[in-house]
Amino acid sequence: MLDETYMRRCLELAEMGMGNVSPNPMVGCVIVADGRIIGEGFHRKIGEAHAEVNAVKAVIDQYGDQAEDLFKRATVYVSLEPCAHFGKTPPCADLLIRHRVKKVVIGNKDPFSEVDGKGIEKLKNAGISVVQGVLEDSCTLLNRRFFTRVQQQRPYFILKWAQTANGFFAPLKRNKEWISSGMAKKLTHKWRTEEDAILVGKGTVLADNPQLNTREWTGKNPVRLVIDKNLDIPVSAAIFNSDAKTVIFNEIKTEVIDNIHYIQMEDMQFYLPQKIAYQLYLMDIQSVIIEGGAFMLSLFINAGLWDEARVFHSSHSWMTGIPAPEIHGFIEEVMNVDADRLLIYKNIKS
Ligand code: AOF
Ligand code: ZN
Repeated sequence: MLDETYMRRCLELAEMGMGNVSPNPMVGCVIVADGRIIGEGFHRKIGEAHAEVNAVKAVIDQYGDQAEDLFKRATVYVSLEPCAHFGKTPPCADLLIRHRVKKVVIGNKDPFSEVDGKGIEKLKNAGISVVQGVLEDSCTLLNRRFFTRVQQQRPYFILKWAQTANGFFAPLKRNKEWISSGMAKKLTHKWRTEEDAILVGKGTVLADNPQLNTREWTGKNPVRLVIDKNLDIPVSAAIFNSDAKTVIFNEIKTEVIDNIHYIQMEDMQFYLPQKIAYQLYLMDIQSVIIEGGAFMLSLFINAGLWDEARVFHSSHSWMTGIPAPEIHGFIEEVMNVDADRLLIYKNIKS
């Protein structure tokens, strides 16, 4: 019971790193002694201190000379197994051993090959008691992007689109005509701030000239990814503005011009989603929101390369249009967003 309460606090802290730690996981840490929290920390930014380091520092900052004494009676709660390797920072398991903490309670085991149980082993070998799997499902859910990347060598894919009541695909730009307020758009921009990248096909850029930024929400702009095999998109397109980095996957050239990265690929008509997925893995992109068009979304659906789909259903019908992608998945949530219904699907096979 208490373990779960403290782990829930770890998750709250971990979440504060959202948008700043990719491709690392979000991690929170709480240190408890004598029945109270004596220090908290979370992984704030990629390349910077891990959660445990910040929590240990918080204890030392507050308790000074008494800190080492407190550690000996302390239980450390951490949402992910303490690391065992020298990465951008030294191993957290060593840190906890050095301060001789009594017990460590963990949410998830870290599947990253450099850790993968080695942190737990180090702690146990040092005589520290270790409890695993507290609120494991919630911890897994929070770091679903990280786990997908590490375990499947691909980013976590979120699909997003809007469709009419009679099943036609509707890009966001045209939402103005049929979504009564801008709430769906605001939500979409919030979602964009939460992912590393946003992907669209050439057709969407040519038809809508979207900016693919987050102007209606506070937060970072995702990297813009565009599939443009023959480089048909004109340089005047809004996706080339300076808001964010833009990556153009194409068959013509590899070149970097300021914020625009051209990446050449071979035979893009074959296994495109698989090739893009692996390329993004190599680029350290942990999550992607795919927003169009219907063809691009269907390509990823048919390849089974999707994890979540967020689909706005309008109450309005259109006379005609492009059919919306067909999706089969587990409907996890249904909610109203102004006059629209938002359905969240999960791919149970991914
Ligand atoms: C922890 N606590 O707060 C985090 C961990 O390159 P580095 O040094 O930042 O190491 C990154 C790896 O460390 C990452 O892939 C994951 O396995 C683990 N992240 N571990 O003990 C933390 N963020
Ligand atoms: Zn660490």
